[in-house]
Amino acid sequence: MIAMEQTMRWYGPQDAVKLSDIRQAGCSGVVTALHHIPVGDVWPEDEILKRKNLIEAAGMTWTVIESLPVHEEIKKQKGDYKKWIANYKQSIRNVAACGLRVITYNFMPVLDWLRTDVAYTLPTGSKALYFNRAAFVAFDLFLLKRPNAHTDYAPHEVDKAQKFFDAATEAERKYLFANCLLGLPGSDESFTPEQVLTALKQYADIDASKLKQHLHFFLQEVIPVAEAAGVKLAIHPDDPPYPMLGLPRVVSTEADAKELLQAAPSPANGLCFCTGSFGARADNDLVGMIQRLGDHIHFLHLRNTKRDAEGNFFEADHLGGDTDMPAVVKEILLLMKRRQVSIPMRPDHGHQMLDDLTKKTYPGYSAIGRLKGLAELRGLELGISRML
Ligand code: DNO
Repeated sequence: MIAMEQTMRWYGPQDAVKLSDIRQAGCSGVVTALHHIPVGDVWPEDEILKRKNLIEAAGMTWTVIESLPVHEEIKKQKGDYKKWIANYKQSIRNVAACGLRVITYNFMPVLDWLRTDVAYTLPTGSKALYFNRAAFVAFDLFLLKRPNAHTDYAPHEVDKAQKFFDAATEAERKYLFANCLLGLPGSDESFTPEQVLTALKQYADIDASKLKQHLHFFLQEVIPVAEAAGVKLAIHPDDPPYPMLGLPRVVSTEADAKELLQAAPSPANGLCFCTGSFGARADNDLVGMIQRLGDHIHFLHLRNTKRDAEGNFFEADHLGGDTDMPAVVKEILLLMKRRQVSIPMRPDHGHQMLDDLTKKTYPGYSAIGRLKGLAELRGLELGISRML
């Protein structure tokens, strides 16, 4: 059986998790980006090669770029969006010239992922990423004070959020505000509610169908360039997979994925199949999606979430949670056999545990928690492959 290529994300030389840690975890590949290059600017070949050489000197390969970010003006089709698209094309050509083959990106307006607590203590004492719906609604209504936000929520949700907010201390409110904005580019800075509201307001006239048109336009521009260069693009789904803060989100379901693939038909137009993001919705049939969309899956994020009826979820153990990971891994093995390719995977997120708890790492990206997830997934894959 063909096995998945095991990789881990690395945030670059300043990451507390070192390349040697990733190598010791058993990875042959690294997933990273040139985080120091401003969003929209062309990635120069020499910078790409410098990073590639660092990874190769540590005995691994730079398997996937995550992310080559899409400038906000491309999502809004405003301002200099044509220039940003031209730059994106040039970056694709440059990464191809350096021998890289897969690029992950997303098309979420303003914010990338969103959690209300990045250090939620589990019964074991490990810490996990957590999305608490009442806390999120409280953030929206009482901290951000988004105009008309209450119309997005049922009265019982507003009540719950009010109770949550009333019971929170000043420090807890500050913590909530900061956590909710960690997925904003430049999240090391602190944002004021006004700054966030200004960014949201720019999407006032962009609904889901318009955002889809902008995504499709972008794909029709860049996919031919990627195809010619021998690069595959892999879009990351929305996280969480539904509209938030009045912003549309258009990569949340199987139907969304099919639409964007059809908008620019090409093997280069593909998906980063994130079981955590798609899996945070009960109506996404992950195994069926792998069967139906498998030809376009170029990268895998394997993680698991545990949902409840109120819309809360936390990041569970990789083999725990609501996603039937053995069924997913089996389907991936069958897919790779059919396509005769190894698809790169990374254990997405991980709990903070043991020595992770005293280190400052990127939320979700501690070394030991991900090592545990990877080891479990690797064992699962080998066990299943022996039975197929
Ligand atoms: C979160 C990540 C995302 C992902 C981007 C891809 O942990 O999975 O931030 O990298 O959405 O562009």
